Amino acid sequence: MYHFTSVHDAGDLQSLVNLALQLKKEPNAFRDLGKNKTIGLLFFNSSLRTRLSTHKAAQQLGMDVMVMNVGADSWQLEMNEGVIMNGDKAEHVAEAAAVIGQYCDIVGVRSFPGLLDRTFDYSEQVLNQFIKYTGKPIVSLESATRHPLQSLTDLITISEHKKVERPKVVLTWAPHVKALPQCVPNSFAEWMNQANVDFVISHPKGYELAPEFSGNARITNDPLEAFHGADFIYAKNWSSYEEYGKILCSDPAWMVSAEKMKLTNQAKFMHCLPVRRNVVVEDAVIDSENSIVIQQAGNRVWAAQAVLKTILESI
Ligand code: AN0
Ligand code: CP
Repeated sequence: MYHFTSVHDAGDLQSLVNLALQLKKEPNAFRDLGKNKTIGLLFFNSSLRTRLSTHKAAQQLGMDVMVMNVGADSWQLEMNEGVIMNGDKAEHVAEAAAVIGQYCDIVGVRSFPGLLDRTFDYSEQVLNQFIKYTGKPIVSLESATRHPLQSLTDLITISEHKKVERPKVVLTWAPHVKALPQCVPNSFAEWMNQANVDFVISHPKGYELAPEFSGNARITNDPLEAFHGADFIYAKNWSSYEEYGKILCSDPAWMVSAEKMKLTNQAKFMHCLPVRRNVVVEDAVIDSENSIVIQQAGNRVWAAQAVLKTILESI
C-alpha cells in the first residue's frame, strides 16, 4: 500500500481487518516503526473523529503529527492549472503540496464535495492534486466521493459484532436537514460489496448511488422491507446523485425508529457520526443496547493504525 484513497488500495480486506484487531490488542507494539517520521493531517472541512483517531493512531506508531486547517490557518489554495491567480487564492497547490511533502512522510487530506457540479466533484480534484504534487503517500480522510477509513472501521466493527458467518447488512438512507455528500454510502457500499455479507441498500426513489458504488447490492425503495431479518442497520443520509446535491425526501418514515428495529434480527445499529438525533435515528434506538455507534467510532483508531502501519512498511 502506498496511497490509501479507496477499497482498491486496501489489498486483502480480511488481512487488513485482522491487522486492525491485532493492533487493538497491542496498540503500542509498533512504536518504533514511525520513529522520526512525520504525518501531516490537512483539513479543508470540519472533523472530530477522523482528526483525533488518525492523530492517535500515528502517535501509537511513534510518528510526529502536524495538523492544519487549510484555508482557515494557511493560505487559500488554487487547485486549477494554468489560471491567472489574481483572485482570492494566494497560493497554488503545486507549491503548497510540494512544500508539505518536504515536511511530511505521509499526508492525510480531508476535502468534501461542493455538491454543485457532479462531474467536477467525482473528478476528485483536490485529492488528485495532492497525489500529483506532494510526492508522498496520500491518505484520504474523506474526499469528494469516498471515506475509506470509515468503511474499513465499519468492516472491523461488523466482524467483531456479527453472530453469523454471513450477516445481513442494511445501508438505510435517513432524512437530514442539510444536503450531505455521498462519500460514506459510496464507500460503505464499495467495501460491503467485497466483504462476506448479504448487502442491501434501502433508499427513497431518486437516491440511487452511482452504479460503480452500488454494484450488485440488492436495492429496495421501501422504508421497512430491508429491516426484516437484518443483523446490522447502518443509517446514513446522503443527497441525490441523480439530481445532484438535492434533497428530494424528508419523510420521517425513513428515520430509524424503535418500531422499525423490531422487524430486525435484534440488529446492531451503526452510524459513522456525527448524527442528528430524532431526525436520522430515534433516541430510543441510539441509546439502546443494540447501538454500537460509540464502539464503531472507537474502532477508527485501529483502522487508521492498520493503514498507517502498512504504508510505513512500504516507504
Ligand atoms: C459528513 C458526511 O456526511 O459526509 C461527514 C460524515 C463523516 N457529515 C456531515 O457533514 C454531517
Ligand atoms: N465519521 C467521521 O468521519 O467523523 P468526523 O467527520 O467527525 O471526522
